[in-house]
Amino acid sequence: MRIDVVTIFPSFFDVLGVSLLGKAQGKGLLDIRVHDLREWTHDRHRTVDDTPYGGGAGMVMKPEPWGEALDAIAASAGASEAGPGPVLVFPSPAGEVFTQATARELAGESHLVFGCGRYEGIDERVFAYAATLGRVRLMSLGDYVLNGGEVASMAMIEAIGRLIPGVVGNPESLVEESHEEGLLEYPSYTKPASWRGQDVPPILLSGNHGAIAAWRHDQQVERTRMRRPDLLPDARD
Ligand code: 6GU
Repeated sequence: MRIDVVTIFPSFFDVLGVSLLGKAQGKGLLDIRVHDLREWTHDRHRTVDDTPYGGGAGMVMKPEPWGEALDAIAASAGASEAGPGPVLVFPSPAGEVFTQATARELAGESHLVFGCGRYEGIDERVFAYAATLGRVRLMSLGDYVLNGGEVASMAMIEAIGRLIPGVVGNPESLVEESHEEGLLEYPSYTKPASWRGQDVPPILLSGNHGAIAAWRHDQQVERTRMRRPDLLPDARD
Protein backbone atom coordinates (compact mmCIF):
# COMPACT_ATOMS: atom_id res chain seq x y z
CA MET A 1 0.00 0.00 0.00
CA ARG A 2 1.16 3.49 -0.81
CA ILE A 3 0.42 6.27 1.70
CA ASP A 4 1.14 9.95 1.00
CA VAL A 5 0.90 12.45 3.84
CA VAL A 6 0.70 16.22 3.29
CA THR A 7 1.53 18.31 6.38
CA ILE A 8 3.32 21.46 7.49
CA PHE A 9 5.06 19.32 10.15
CA PRO A 10 6.75 16.45 8.30
CA SER A 11 8.91 15.58 11.31
CA PHE A 12 5.77 14.52 13.23
CA PHE A 13 5.81 11.43 11.06
CA ASP A 14 9.38 10.35 11.85
CA VAL A 15 7.94 7.80 14.30
CA LEU A 16 6.44 5.87 11.38
CA GLY A 17 10.01 4.65 10.79
CA VAL A 18 10.06 2.67 14.05
CA SER A 19 8.26 -0.44 15.30
CA LEU A 20 6.01 -2.60 13.12
CA LEU A 21 5.21 0.06 10.52
CA GLY A 22 8.91 0.83 10.12
CA LYS A 23 9.61 -2.86 9.52
CA ALA A 24 6.67 -3.06 7.10
CA GLN A 25 8.28 -0.30 5.04
CA GLY A 26 11.58 -2.20 5.08
CA LYS A 27 9.75 -5.29 3.80
CA GLY A 28 8.10 -3.30 0.99
CA LEU A 29 4.57 -3.84 2.35
CA LEU A 30 4.08 -0.14 2.96
CA ASP A 31 5.42 2.85 1.04
CA ILE A 32 4.86 5.97 3.15
CA ARG A 33 5.83 9.34 1.64
CA VAL A 34 5.59 12.47 3.77
CA HIS A 35 5.41 15.83 2.00
CA ASP A 36 5.82 19.37 3.34
CA LEU A 37 2.85 21.46 2.14
CA ARG A 38 5.17 24.49 2.03
CA GLU A 39 6.97 22.91 -0.95
CA TRP A 40 3.97 24.11 -2.95
CA THR A 41 4.04 27.74 -1.81
CA HIS A 42 5.69 30.41 -3.95
CA ASP A 43 6.09 33.42 -1.68
CA ARG A 44 9.12 34.32 0.44
CA HIS A 45 7.31 33.44 3.68
CA ARG A 46 5.96 30.13 2.35
CA THR A 47 2.46 31.14 3.46
CA VAL A 48 -0.12 28.37 3.90
CA ASP A 49 -2.90 30.25 5.73
CA ASP A 50 -4.96 33.44 5.55
CA THR A 51 -7.83 35.15 7.38
CA PRO A 52 -11.34 33.70 7.02
CA TYR A 53 -13.89 35.29 4.70
CA GLY A 54 -16.84 36.40 6.79
CA GLY A 55 -14.65 37.00 9.80
CA GLY A 56 -14.12 34.88 12.84
CA ALA A 57 -11.30 33.57 14.95
CA GLY A 58 -8.18 31.92 13.62
CA MET A 59 -6.73 31.32 10.21
CA VAL A 60 -7.79 29.09 7.32
CA MET A 61 -5.44 27.06 5.13
CA LYS A 62 -5.25 28.56 1.63
CA PRO A 63 -6.46 26.39 -1.24
CA GLU A 64 -3.62 26.97 -3.73
CA PRO A 65 -0.81 24.99 -2.02
CA TRP A 66 -3.26 22.14 -1.37
CA GLY A 67 -4.32 22.08 -5.02
CA GLU A 68 -0.71 21.86 -6.20
CA ALA A 69 0.19 19.24 -3.59
CA LEU A 70 -2.73 16.99 -4.48
CA ASP A 71 -2.02 17.43 -8.22
CA ALA A 72 1.61 16.43 -7.72
CA ILE A 73 0.69 13.33 -5.73
CA ALA A 74 -2.04 12.32 -8.19
CA ALA A 75 0.37 12.80 -11.13
CA SER A 76 3.10 10.73 -9.49
CA ALA A 77 0.67 7.90 -8.76
CA GLY A 78 -1.50 8.20 -11.87
CA ALA A 79 0.82 6.32 -14.19
CA SER A 80 0.91 3.21 -12.00
CA GLU A 81 -2.71 3.33 -10.80
CA ALA A 82 -5.80 2.25 -12.67
CA GLY A 83 -9.32 2.53 -11.27
CA PRO A 84 -10.98 5.01 -8.98
CA GLY A 85 -7.83 6.78 -7.74
CA PRO A 86 -6.72 7.11 -4.13
CA VAL A 87 -8.82 7.58 -1.04
CA LEU A 88 -8.08 11.10 0.23
CA VAL A 89 -8.48 11.22 4.00
CA PHE A 90 -8.79 14.61 5.68
CA PRO A 91 -8.68 14.29 9.49
CA SER A 92 -11.24 16.63 10.99
CA PRO A 93 -13.25 16.80 14.21
CA ALA A 94 -16.14 17.59 11.83
CA GLY A 95 -15.73 14.29 9.98
CA GLU A 96 -17.38 10.86 10.30
CA VAL A 97 -15.99 8.76 13.12
CA PHE A 98 -13.06 6.48 12.26
CA THR A 99 -13.66 2.97 13.63
CA GLN A 100 -12.12 -0.48 13.31
CA ALA A 101 -14.56 -1.07 10.43
CA THR A 102 -13.15 2.02 8.66
CA ALA A 103 -9.63 0.74 9.26
CA ARG A 104 -10.53 -2.64 7.72
CA GLU A 105 -12.14 -0.95 4.74
CA LEU A 106 -9.16 1.35 4.08
CA ALA A 107 -6.66 -1.51 4.59
CA GLY A 108 -8.03 -2.97 1.34
CA GLU A 109 -7.06 0.11 -0.68
CA SER A 110 -3.82 0.43 -2.67
CA HIS A 111 -3.32 4.19 -2.20
CA LEU A 112 -4.26 6.55 0.62
CA VAL A 113 -3.53 10.28 0.84
CA PHE A 114 -3.74 11.99 4.25
CA GLY A 115 -4.18 15.77 4.17
CA CYS A 116 -3.36 17.24 7.57
CA GLY A 117 -5.12 20.53 8.28
CA ARG A 118 -4.02 23.01 10.95
CA TYR A 119 -5.50 26.23 12.25
CA GLU A 120 -9.29 26.47 11.81
CA GLY A 121 -9.24 24.07 8.87
CA ILE A 122 -8.74 23.99 5.11
CA ASP A 123 -10.64 26.13 2.58
CA GLU A 124 -13.76 24.06 1.83
CA ARG A 125 -13.17 24.15 -1.94
CA VAL A 126 -10.14 21.89 -1.50
CA PHE A 127 -12.42 18.96 -0.60
CA ALA A 128 -14.51 19.38 -3.75
CA TYR A 129 -11.34 19.59 -5.82
CA ALA A 130 -9.90 16.51 -4.11
CA ALA A 131 -13.08 14.64 -5.07
CA THR A 132 -12.06 15.05 -8.74
CA LEU A 133 -8.85 13.09 -7.99
CA GLY A 134 -10.24 10.28 -5.85
CA ARG A 135 -12.67 9.39 -3.05
CA VAL A 136 -12.70 11.96 -0.23
CA ARG A 137 -13.29 10.98 3.42
CA LEU A 138 -13.34 13.51 6.29
CA MET A 139 -12.54 11.43 9.36
CA SER A 140 -12.63 12.19 13.09
CA LEU A 141 -11.05 10.12 15.84
CA GLY A 142 -13.80 11.01 18.30
CA ASP A 143 -15.50 13.82 20.13
CA TYR A 144 -12.57 15.94 21.24
CA VAL A 145 -10.37 18.50 19.52
CA LEU A 146 -6.71 18.16 18.54
CA ASN A 147 -4.54 21.00 17.24
CA GLY A 148 -4.27 19.52 13.78
CA GLY A 149 -4.58 16.41 11.67
CA GLU A 150 -1.09 15.04 12.27
CA VAL A 151 -1.68 12.94 15.39
CA ALA A 152 -5.03 11.79 14.01
CA SER A 153 -3.40 10.72 10.72
CA MET A 154 -0.74 8.82 12.63
CA ALA A 155 -3.39 6.96 14.62
CA MET A 156 -5.32 6.07 11.48
CA ILE A 157 -2.17 5.01 9.59
CA GLU A 158 -1.22 2.69 12.45
CA ALA A 159 -4.73 1.21 12.72
CA ILE A 160 -4.88 0.64 8.95
CA GLY A 161 -1.25 -0.43 8.46
CA ARG A 162 -1.35 -3.21 11.02
CA LEU A 163 -4.25 -4.84 9.13
CA ILE A 164 -2.21 -5.19 5.93
CA PRO A 165 -1.22 -8.86 5.55
CA GLY A 166 2.35 -9.44 6.73
CA VAL A 167 2.64 -6.28 8.86
CA VAL A 168 1.69 -8.00 12.14
CA GLY A 169 3.73 -11.20 12.56
CA ASN A 170 0.99 -13.38 14.03
CA PRO A 171 -2.30 -12.75 12.19
CA GLU A 172 -4.20 -14.53 14.99
CA SER A 173 -3.32 -11.66 17.30
CA LEU A 174 -5.48 -9.45 15.07
CA VAL A 175 -8.58 -11.51 15.71
CA GLU A 176 -8.90 -11.65 19.50
CA GLU A 177 -8.73 -7.92 20.09
CA SER A 178 -10.97 -5.19 21.35
CA HIS A 179 -13.46 -4.12 18.65
CA GLU A 180 -12.76 -6.98 16.23
CA GLU A 181 -15.66 -9.05 17.61
CA GLY A 182 -17.74 -6.04 18.61
CA LEU A 183 -16.68 -6.56 22.24
CA LEU A 184 -13.79 -5.32 24.35
CA GLU A 185 -10.83 -7.64 24.80
CA TYR A 186 -10.66 -10.10 27.74
CA PRO A 187 -8.03 -9.52 30.49
CA SER A 188 -4.58 -11.06 30.01
CA TYR A 189 -2.09 -12.43 32.56
CA THR A 190 1.42 -13.87 32.47
CA LYS A 191 3.87 -15.27 35.05
CA PRO A 192 4.20 -15.10 38.02
CA ALA A 193 0.90 -16.77 39.05
CA SER A 194 0.90 -14.72 42.24
CA TRP A 195 2.12 -11.10 42.33
CA ARG A 196 1.91 -8.59 45.19
CA GLY A 197 -1.03 -10.39 46.71
CA GLN A 198 -2.95 -10.83 43.44
CA ASP A 199 -3.48 -14.27 41.96
CA VAL A 200 -4.11 -15.07 38.31
CA PRO A 201 -7.72 -16.34 37.95
CA PRO A 202 -7.41 -20.11 38.65
CA ILE A 203 -9.44 -21.07 35.55
CA LEU A 204 -6.51 -19.90 33.38
CA LEU A 205 -4.23 -22.46 35.10
CA SER A 206 -6.78 -25.30 34.73
CA GLY A 207 -5.80 -26.49 31.27
CA ASN A 208 -9.52 -26.71 30.40
CA HIS A 209 -9.57 -24.89 27.07
CA GLY A 210 -13.35 -24.92 26.69
CA ALA A 211 -13.87 -23.45 30.15
CA ILE A 212 -11.16 -20.86 29.51
CA ALA A 213 -12.81 -19.77 26.25
CA ALA A 214 -16.18 -19.47 28.00
CA TRP A 215 -14.67 -17.47 30.89
CA ARG A 216 -12.91 -15.12 28.47
CA HIS A 217 -16.12 -14.54 26.54
CA ASP A 218 -17.99 -13.76 29.78
CA GLN A 219 -15.25 -11.29 30.71
CA GLN A 220 -15.58 -9.61 27.30
CA VAL A 221 -19.33 -9.22 27.68
CA GLU A 222 -19.07 -7.98 31.28
CA ARG A 223 -16.35 -5.41 30.51
CA THR A 224 -18.24 -4.19 27.48
CA ARG A 225 -21.42 -3.86 29.57
CA MET A 226 -19.54 -1.88 32.24
CA ARG A 227 -17.30 0.31 30.08
CA ARG A 228 -18.92 0.50 26.64
CA PRO A 229 -22.62 -0.39 26.84
CA ASP A 230 -23.08 1.49 23.55
CA LEU A 231 -21.33 -1.42 21.78
CA LEU A 232 -23.82 -4.08 22.93
CA PRO A 233 -26.59 -5.19 20.54
CA ASP A 234 -29.51 -4.02 22.71
CA ALA A 235 -27.94 -0.52 22.82
CA ARG A 236 -28.03 -0.29 19.02
CA ASP A 237 -31.44 0.87 17.76
CL1 6GU B 1 -9.25 13.86 12.93
N1 6GU B 1 -8.64 16.23 13.90
C1 6GU B 1 -8.63 17.14 14.87
N2 6GU B 1 -8.04 18.31 14.65
N3 6GU B 1 -9.18 16.95 16.06
C2 6GU B 1 -9.75 15.77 16.25
C3 6GU B 1 -9.80 14.77 15.29
C4 6GU B 1 -9.22 15.04 14.11
N4 6GU B 1 -10.43 13.71 15.78
C5 6GU B 1 -10.78 14.03 17.02
N5 6GU B 1 -10.37 15.27 17.30
